[in-house]
Amino acid sequence: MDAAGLAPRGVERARVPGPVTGVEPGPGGGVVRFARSELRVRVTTGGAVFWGWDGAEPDPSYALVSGSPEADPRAVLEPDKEGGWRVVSERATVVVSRHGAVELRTPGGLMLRRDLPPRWWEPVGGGAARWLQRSQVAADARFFGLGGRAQGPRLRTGTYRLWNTDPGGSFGPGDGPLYITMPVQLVVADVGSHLVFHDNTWDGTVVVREGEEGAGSGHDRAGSCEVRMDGGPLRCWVMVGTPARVLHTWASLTGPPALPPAWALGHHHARWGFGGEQEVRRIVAGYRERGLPLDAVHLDIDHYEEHQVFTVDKETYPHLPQLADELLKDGVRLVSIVDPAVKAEPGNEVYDSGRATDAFVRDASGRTVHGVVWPGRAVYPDFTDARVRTWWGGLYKERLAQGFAGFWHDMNEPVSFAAFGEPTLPRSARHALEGRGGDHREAHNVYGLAMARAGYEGLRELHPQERPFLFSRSGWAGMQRYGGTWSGDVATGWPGLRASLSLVLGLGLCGVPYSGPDVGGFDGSPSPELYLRWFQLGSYLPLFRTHAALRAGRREPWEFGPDVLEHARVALVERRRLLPYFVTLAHLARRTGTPYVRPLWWGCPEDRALRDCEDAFLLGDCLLVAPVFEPGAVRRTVRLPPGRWYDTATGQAYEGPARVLLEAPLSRIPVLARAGAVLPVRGADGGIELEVWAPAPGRTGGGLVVRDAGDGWEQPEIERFTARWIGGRVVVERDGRAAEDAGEAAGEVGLRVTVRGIPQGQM
Ligand code: NBV
Repeated sequence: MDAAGLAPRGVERARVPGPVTGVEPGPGGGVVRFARSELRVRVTTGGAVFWGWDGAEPDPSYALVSGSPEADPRAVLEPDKEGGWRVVSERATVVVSRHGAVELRTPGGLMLRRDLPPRWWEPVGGGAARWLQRSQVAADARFFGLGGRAQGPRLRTGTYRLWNTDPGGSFGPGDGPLYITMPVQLVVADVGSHLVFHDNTWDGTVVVREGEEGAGSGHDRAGSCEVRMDGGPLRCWVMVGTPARVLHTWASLTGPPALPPAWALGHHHARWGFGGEQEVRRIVAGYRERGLPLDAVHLDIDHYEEHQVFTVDKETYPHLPQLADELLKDGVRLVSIVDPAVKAEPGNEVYDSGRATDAFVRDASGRTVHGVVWPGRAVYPDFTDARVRTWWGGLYKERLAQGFAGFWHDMNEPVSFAAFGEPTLPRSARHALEGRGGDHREAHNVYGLAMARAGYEGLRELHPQERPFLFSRSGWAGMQRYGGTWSGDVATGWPGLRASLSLVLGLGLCGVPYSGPDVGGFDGSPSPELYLRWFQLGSYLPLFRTHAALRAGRREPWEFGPDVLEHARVALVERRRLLPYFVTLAHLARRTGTPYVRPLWWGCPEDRALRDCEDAFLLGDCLLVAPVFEPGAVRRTVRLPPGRWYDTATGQAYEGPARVLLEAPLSRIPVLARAGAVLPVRGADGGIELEVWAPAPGRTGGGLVVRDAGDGWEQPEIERFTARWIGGRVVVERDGRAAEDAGEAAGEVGLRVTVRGIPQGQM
């Protein structure tokens, strides 16, 4: 198909911008003209800076939530030295040299990034130009992002492809690209942090070279990065500031993360191949009888009739809506997998209605493109067409009627087993691309994103009073608007355990805060110890889900012996106790773009040792979690950020920055609380209480609380609490009012307060 549908590139002509020839001031900057190209620079009111070559504008874009923010009228194009031009703004300065190098500088003039003049290769006979953009960063800079990467979160020297891919088996730390790639880099260096987003959906590669600082009399070698794209516009957005500010600007540009319902912040149990309603009941009863909290059960493709999406196998699931009702009485929701490919068989309702809508992807000659997936010979909805999204969104009505409360989009890279070479659609396949028209080279990476949009918008329409809950295996920049993701088919093994944290951290830094791994790994059977360590890590990640493949070993917490069961119970109970904290983090992620799970350097990116620390993370502002990644380990070292930290199990205080050795018996992984932290937890009666960790002497602390306001759209207030020492006691105040003594029932604070971390004798 590609041979017939895609013209060969043939002879290509190389091009660079050439010397500057003039400028045209415009809103937020203007256009700098070169002999063979032009560059538009636009500073926008939110602080993000856009630049685009060859006439590229911010729109159209799949990433931006509502087009380009307004230009900042204060930013103007002015002459720089040696014939160059610059745009000075509040947060960054952009300097354009007379040959088209572009420098991004801090307001103080320090260099954050230098893009060399780009290079293009244009087919002489017409067609998409390929391009290459080489950039330099400081020698000490570290790269993060590029989507969900098993190798990360720190992206070391190497080549990273931008092409969403199902690796076709379970993956480990050496594998990539995976299901979600995106041209988003967060670069952290002593001089400052910045995020750069090359807004281009085509197939590309990023070659990262970390720099090296000169030792002794040696010189520094700058870090570098090359972005190559097979077509599409050369345009980017950059954001400068602290990591928190940068992620906030990124979320304003690409959309606030969808807020999961509170139940989705609990524990989920999935499996490919439950086999039927009875087994689902048995598992739910297994949790209930053992007193283990459970919030959702996920049904995989085996509950479909002949693997056809939006159907139910009546033999194994004869009474699905009743089952859903029954489970709901126990507080357990049902989540359904949704695959995009539709069985190509007349008589299949989804196929027939899709044909009537002209919903399926066609090739260049107008014939429908077929692939092979679980239902057999299948066709693919073109989600880049608004009409098709509306049709698809309406199909969730059937799912809602079956009683499903959430949705799990799979196989949407998209996958076809039958393809030669890459297991996806042919590159020549045609897509609507919102009416502009184009082929799969441009649409591939946004297929999952556009499917998520279809599902999200459909659910909003069908159930306007409830926030949709969905998460998607594939996606792209901006996918957080519609929901989260999970880490795909991670290989069962200790390296897979490490990769699962890397994905969550990296995605969070790309603006996708809600994700988590298949606890226990997707394939095979984890040892009891590995299962337990995975369970303990998963219990501190936003999506906490046990899941496994069709013929893999069991994943219920009671299947690994009595010790594992008891330790898993502790993790589940603690997760439930922390639910108000997770709800707060979800709201804060929505309002600020800050991920729940953050690298240790989040608050002090200037600390080089922390930048290289990949085996622990911050959960919100209050907690530091140090999972165990080694078999047999019962203690581990943890690098602490500055300040006082308490081991939450022993109460022992440590002063950071430091490297400390902590006990990590099988019963728990180390979790530290920041001195001064005020965190909302669930009390024995189900209500919210405050857990306060004593500030270091002479210091104050505090925390934010956002209470769950149900599954609708109400926006609860952010409540602020401070903690301080007054007369030898820790006192908690709400929004500067109402003091409350330590360790006693609430007075005017309105909540029960427990203070921890006070040495004996001082209470
Ligand atoms: O639907 C079956 C699986 C699913 O369990 C898994 O979570 C997805 O990542 N799905 C992939 C398709 C089969 C993979 C071998």
